[in-house]
Amino acid sequence: ESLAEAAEQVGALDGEPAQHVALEIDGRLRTFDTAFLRDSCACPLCRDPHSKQKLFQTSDIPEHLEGSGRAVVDEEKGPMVEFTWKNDIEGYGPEHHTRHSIDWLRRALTMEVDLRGGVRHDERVLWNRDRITRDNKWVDYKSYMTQDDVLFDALSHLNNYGLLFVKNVPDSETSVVDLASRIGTLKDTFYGRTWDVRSKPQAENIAYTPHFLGLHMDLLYTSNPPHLQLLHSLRARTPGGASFFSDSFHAAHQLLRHSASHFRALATFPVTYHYHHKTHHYHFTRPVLELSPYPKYADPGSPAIKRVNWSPPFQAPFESRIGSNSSTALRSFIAASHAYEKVLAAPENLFEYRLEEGECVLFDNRRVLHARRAFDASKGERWLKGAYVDDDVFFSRLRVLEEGVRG
Ligand code: AKG
Repeated sequence: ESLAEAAEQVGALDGEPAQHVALEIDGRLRTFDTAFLRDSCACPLCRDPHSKQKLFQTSDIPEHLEGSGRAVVDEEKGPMVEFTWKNDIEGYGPEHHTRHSIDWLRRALTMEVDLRGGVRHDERVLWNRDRITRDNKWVDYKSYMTQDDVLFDALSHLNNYGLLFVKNVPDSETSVVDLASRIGTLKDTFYGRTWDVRSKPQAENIAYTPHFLGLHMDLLYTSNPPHLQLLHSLRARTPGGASFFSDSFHAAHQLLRHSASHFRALATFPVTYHYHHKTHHYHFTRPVLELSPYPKYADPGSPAIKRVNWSPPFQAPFESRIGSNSSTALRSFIAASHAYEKVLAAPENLFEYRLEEGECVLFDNRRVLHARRAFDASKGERWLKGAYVDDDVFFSRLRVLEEGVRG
């Protein structure tokens, strides 16, 4: 591309050095703080080329840093903006410049602060039954296991919708390990690296009974609950036992539209979860709605929900002060949780599907609630094999796949 074409994509360049620069990108004027552009410099003097780790500190940047940009064309990277610094970090000479591609500049102002790279939460699709019925995705086991572009597509869908189904999964106890390992290291918990969901007498967990199991998330009684959950159906030889799912983010948005005070109650009231059985005693307290610690930087118009925590079967008694008669918080919480449950479990928000043998569901355990209809254990076998994958592992894989697929 010629310099003129590059300059056409980025206007308002070649100004006097200043603390802010205004760049016109794709016809829109964007203002950047030059300290932000300087801090992101990826030249070999600023970032070690092998480890990509920073060779200066943000605290080294002079408070009154000024810079200006001009359009250049990099032989490999195409059109870029090169910034020259008037009063650069000590030790960097006048020959030091910072180059950012137009694509980087375009993305820099739209990505979420905490998840740069290929992972964009602004592409999240909130769903009700109609939407997920229309958009639901199935992927073939073999393609998922062997083709990176199929895997990227599948995991992007999983990231955007929180739900994905795999078919033609081999009838083997290790298939769920293979499916999870394609993403990365499995999360080991006291349930084991993989675990079996089948009905048994004197079960330590309601999941291991034939009873109805309401909408919930797993392991909220731990400090870092698993991000992904996989459930592979090995045996489905008894009627009933259908799975159903609900998008807790969609429901939280609906709740906010309906009642800001309910939303606030769920975002502030502490709910304790526990698991206490024989040699295990886990205990953790968190609000139902966790809001972003950086609301100012969130997408405009979004309530900036970072996480939802909802797992009624695993709730512990509330913190002791909550029970005192001077506290009205518990009553507000009960009213808010009633309203939230109503939205979560509304038939128009539920996606129900009975897993057949050879099928596996993958879902975002921090967003999509899962549940199971009761079944009759006397009529035949029902057996799911489960595994978990942590958020860091999943997002890392997604970013690396994105780099490979999109370049
Ligand atoms: C769990 O193990 O957390 C479950 O919810 C089991 C789901 C099922 O039996 O379908």
